[in-house]
Amino acid sequence: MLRNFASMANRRAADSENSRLPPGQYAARDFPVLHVGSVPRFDPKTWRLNIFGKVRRPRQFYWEQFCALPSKTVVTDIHCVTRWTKFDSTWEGVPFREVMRLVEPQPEAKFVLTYGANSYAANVPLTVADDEDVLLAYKYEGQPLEPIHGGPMRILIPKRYFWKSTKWCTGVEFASEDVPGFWEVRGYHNDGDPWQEERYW
Ligand SMILES: Nc1nc2c(c(=O)[nH]1)N[C@H]1C(S)=C(S)[C@@H](COP(=O)(O)O)O[C@H]1N2
Ligand SMILES: [Mo]
Repeated sequence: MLRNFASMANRRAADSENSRLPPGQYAARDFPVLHVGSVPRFDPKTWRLNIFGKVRRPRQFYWEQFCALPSKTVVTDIHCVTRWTKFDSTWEGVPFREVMRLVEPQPEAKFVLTYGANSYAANVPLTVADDEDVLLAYKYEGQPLEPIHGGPMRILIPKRYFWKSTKWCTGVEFASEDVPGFWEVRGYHNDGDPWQEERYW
């Protein structure tokens, strides 16, 4: 009897994970590391974050100023185009919507381009970035984000494949035109929605 309950509970857990798995993905238990180039050194004295483009109030933040901004915690699944999905990862950072409140995008701002180390860039429509679960993330599982995962700060856009989540982010541009990023010009899909399986084109 007890064993039956245990296996039913296991199966229910497995079913709920399966329904959270986008097409063609598998559940990874570890947290793979993927990037081009080498991990940049972080110096809190020289680190800057620039928010610019089609905004009324462009802003530049020093590390301490950035850390003083309102933050929130997001628990979410992340999906990599190389087919691993990680369930229930916990992130903390500045909500993208807080950034929008600070810089006041102009009406012609329709896209968001994020810039990271080694000339990395990724693009999303503003309607995708303007979501409650999009963060400028600096903590992972309650700890400062590790350099290999994009620390001190990376973008988190859970509803797109993980390549849209720029590591070591130091620039966020609001743009009137779409500009394909590092992987988008190399054949990855421009939108990258895991539920539509928009991997490559
Ligand atoms: N700056 C930068 N950000 C990046 C990348 C990169 O090469 N450079 N790779 C992207 C890709 S393809 C993936 S899958 C994720 C991997 O993040 P992780 O190493 O924390 O798993 O980071 C994304 N962000
Ligand atoms: Mo990736």
